[in-house]
Amino acid sequence: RSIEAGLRMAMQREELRLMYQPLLGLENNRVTCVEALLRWDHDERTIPPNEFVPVAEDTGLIVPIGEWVLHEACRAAASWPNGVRVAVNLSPVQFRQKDLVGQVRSALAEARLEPTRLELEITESLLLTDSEATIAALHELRGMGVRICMDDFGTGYSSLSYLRSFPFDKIKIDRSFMADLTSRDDSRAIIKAVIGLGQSLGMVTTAEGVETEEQLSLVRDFGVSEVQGFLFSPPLQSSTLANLLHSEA
Ligand code: G
Ligand code: G
Ligand code: MN
Ligand code: NA
Repeated sequence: RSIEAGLRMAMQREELRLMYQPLLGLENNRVTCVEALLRWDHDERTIPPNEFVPVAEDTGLIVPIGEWVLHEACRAAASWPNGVRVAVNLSPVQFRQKDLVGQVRSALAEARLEPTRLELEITESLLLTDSEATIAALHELRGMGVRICMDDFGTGYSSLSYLRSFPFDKIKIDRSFMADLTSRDDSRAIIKAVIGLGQSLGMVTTAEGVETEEQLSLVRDFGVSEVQGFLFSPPLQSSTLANLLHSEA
C-alpha cells in the first residue's frame, strides 16, 4: 500500500510533527495539561491520524512512530511551566511490544521530565487484548507517577467494566456526547452521570469537544474538572502553545 511505503519514509524525512491542544482546568481557569496530536505532512497536504494510524498499527510502524511521539512530547513539555502536564495517546499495539515501560522511562529520562508530568491516554479497545500483561504495564507506569487516562469514554461496549479492571486517574468523555448536549436530554443525563461517577471514583473528569459557551456552562454545573475543545483552543503549533503557556504563567 502506498500509505505504508510513504509512512516508512515519513520518519526518515521528518514529515511527522505534533500539534498541541491545551486543556483548561475549571477550578482555577488555568491550563492543566496539553494533549499531543500527531500530524503527517505528506505531498503538500497534512494527513490526520485517523487516516494513517490504523495503517501504522497494521504494519507495526506505530511502535517506532509512537516512540518518537513519546520522546518529542516529553521534550516539549520539559520547556513548559511546571504545573502543566503533557498527554500522549497510546495505541493498543504499543502495549503488545515487550518494552513499552522502558520506552516511557527513557523518553522521560532523556527529556529530564518528572513522570508526574506525563499522562498516557488509552482507549477502551486496549484492555480487550492481553489483559494481564497490559494491566501489569499500566500498574508499573502508574507506580512511577505517570497518570493513566481513559480516552473516548462511553464509545466502547465495556466502559464500565474497564473502570473496575484498572484504577484510571482520569476519564475523558467522548466528544460525541458533547455534540448534542444542548439538544438532547439523554446526552445531558449521560454526561452528568459520568461526571458524577468519575467524582465518586476519585478520578479527574474531562469533557472533550467543548465548542460553545452553552456546553461549557452545562458541564461546569455538572462539576467537570477540565474541558478540551475549540472554544478554549484548537490544537496549536508548539511555538504558539509555548507562548500561550508563558503568557499565562
Ligand atoms: O487530532 P485528531 O482529532 O485528528 O486525532 C484523531 C485521533 O487520532 C484521536 O482519537 C487521537 O487519539 C488519535 N491520535 C492523535 N495523535 C496520536 C498519536 O500520537 N498516537 C496514536 N496512537 N493516536 C493518536
Ligand atoms: O480521541 P481524542 O480525544 O484523542 O481526539 C482528540 C481530537 O479531537 C483531536 O484531534 C482534536 O483535533 C479533536 N478536537 C479537539 N477539540 C475539538 C472540538 O472542540 N471539536 C471537535 N469536533 N473536535 C475536537
Ligand atoms: Mn486523546
Ligand atoms: Na477522545
